[in-house]
Amino acid sequence: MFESLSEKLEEALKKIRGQSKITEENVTDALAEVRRALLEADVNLGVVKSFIESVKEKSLGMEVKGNILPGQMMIKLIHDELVALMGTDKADVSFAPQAPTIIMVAGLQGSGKTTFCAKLAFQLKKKGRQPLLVACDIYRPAAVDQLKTLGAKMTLPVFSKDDAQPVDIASEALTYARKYGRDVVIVDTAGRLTIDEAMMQEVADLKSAIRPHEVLFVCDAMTGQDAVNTAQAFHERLELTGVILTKLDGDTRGGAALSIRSVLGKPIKFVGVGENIDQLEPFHPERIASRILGMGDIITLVEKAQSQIDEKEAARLEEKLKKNQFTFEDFLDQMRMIKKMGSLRDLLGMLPGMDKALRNVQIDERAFARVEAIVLSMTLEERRSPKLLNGSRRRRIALGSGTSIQDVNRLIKQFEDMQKMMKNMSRGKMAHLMGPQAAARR
Ligand SMILES: Nc1nc2c(ncn2[C@@H]2O[C@H](COP(=O)(O)OP(=O)(O)O)[C@@H](O)[C@H]2O)c(=O)[nH]1
Ligand SMILES: [Mg+2]
Repeated sequence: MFESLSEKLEEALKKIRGQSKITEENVTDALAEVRRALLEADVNLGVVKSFIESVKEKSLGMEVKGNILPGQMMIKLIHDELVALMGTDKADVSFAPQAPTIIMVAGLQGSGKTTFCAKLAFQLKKKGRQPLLVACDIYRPAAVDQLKTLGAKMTLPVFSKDDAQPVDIASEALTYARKYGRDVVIVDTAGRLTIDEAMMQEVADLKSAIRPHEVLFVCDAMTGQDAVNTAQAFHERLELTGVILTKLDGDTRGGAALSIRSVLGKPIKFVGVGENIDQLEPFHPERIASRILGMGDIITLVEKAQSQIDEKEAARLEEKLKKNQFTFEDFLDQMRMIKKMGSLRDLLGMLPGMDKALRNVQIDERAFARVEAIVLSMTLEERRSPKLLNGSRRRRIALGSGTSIQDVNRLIKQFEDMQKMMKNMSRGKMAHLMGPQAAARR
């Protein structure tokens, strides 16, 4: 899979991988080729545009440390952006607090819905759950038989009913599940070859009737960005909770895999990698990105070097904290380190419990620049001994940094709070703040 995209990207990055200097010119050249490769792989145009912009911006501001070549860093950067594109959160089925969990599966005909329903049931059964499959594709008798055959193979019950409408079948299935203690109900639905109103209305009605906890869209990975348009149409009607990419074992160009998450804003939860019932895998964006880029060696190399740098830095700062010597200089260093590692949102998202809280919060990345300006307007002496910062010094700093005295006061207050907070933090948590690589090494 992704073979042709992979080859083209490798070609595009060959030129840059050994470069000892990253200039606007060679970045632009390499990225033009990356752009072409993504478009040929049928990645959504908007997605390609923002991807290229983001890589460009980050690569030009890139700080290279250790014995890593800028070209190698750039490849790592592209890898990380590919991962971000496909989603960094862990995606699994979310179970209802009270059984049964209801999962509705929708998508076009032939996308792999029925197969996915069976694969999911099989996986859940292995984990000790008691799934019930429900056959709501009533238009093709063969579809019901297909699900029954699959169910029989796994010795799992399949609920079906002749001469009944999907809404009634599903409602009765729920009653059945409650009565017989089936804790997950997986509802297979009918799909057409293309989007049509009757089908959409039917799945929408079904959804209102059974109120599923998960509405999963099954998407054939071979269909490129067409799949994205279809997914959007389904999302408008059904409010999807996740996406399943099927046929990733086939000759997929990559378009759907790379576009769908960022267009829909919904996670890819599983991938189908074969026709057999056990060929369903959780979606691992890093694995897919590494496969697409095919430069695992470089990525590991850069990661290793980065984690060494971060660890050293973390240890140094910690020592200072212990001795109560954490100053504005360190604060600035740390901020730069954080900035280099990615966006503030990503960073905060790594702190336990923060991820959920932040989902709907807008973070002002420009605040970083303001803080930097204020610290830079301090004299070295002031940065080292924040106690010196009396009223007149604060006024001077505000003027010098183009901020207000309130901004300066606020930052100093934050700095003091942070000093206090960090003193209370354990070594492990400190590593967490310093970045995922540092944390993972512990
Ligand atoms: N190679 C491969 N084939 C798949 C996968 N998932 C489904 N299929 C095949 O795709 C075809 C359509 O699948 P089906 O589940 O009937 O699609 P539905 O119409 O959406 O219910 C069948 O021949 C499946 O065996 C997959 O992950 N890999
Ligand atoms: Mg089917």
